[in-house]
Amino acid sequence: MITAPPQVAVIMGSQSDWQTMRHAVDILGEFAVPHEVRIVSAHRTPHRMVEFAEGARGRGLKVIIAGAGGAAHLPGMVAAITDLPVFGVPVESAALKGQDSLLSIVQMPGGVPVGTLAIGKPGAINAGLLAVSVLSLSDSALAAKLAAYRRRQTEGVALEPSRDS
Ligand code: RP5
Repeated sequence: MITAPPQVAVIMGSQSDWQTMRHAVDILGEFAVPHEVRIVSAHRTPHRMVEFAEGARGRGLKVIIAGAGGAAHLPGMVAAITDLPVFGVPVESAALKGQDSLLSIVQMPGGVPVGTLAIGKPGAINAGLLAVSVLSLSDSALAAKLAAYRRRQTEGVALEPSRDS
């Protein structure tokens, strides 16, 4: 079986981030975007992180989604090494509910961008959708799928709330 080379990488600092980051992976699967999923920790596997980021563009990756919690340095450090688009997902931490993750990711110095998403599941979903959106700029079939997804979403919103729930 020939599998397409990954266009998007979803990386996360720890196994414990999976329950959040799987929502980004689900979106990529739904849109049939070739992707890879890796644990890459800025603190526990710094050499793996450098190797990953240095090789990302050369391996044909186009977008990187990086999730981390607490002292969430992974997205910023990856963005420091590669100039591919990096979307950062702040994972909700036990101690500070992800406020620490959010602030660690969002406050990048000018010149080294990380597109920072919301804390937790909505952020992971939207990181997946943003990756799809970036790829759709040069893929009209993907653009049509994304438009259909958004249309279905709009059509799924009732005009009036149900009084039963
Ligand atoms: C970060 O530390 C990870 O991204 C994770 O969100 C957090 C806690 O990691 P574990 O102690 O659960 O492995 O590096």
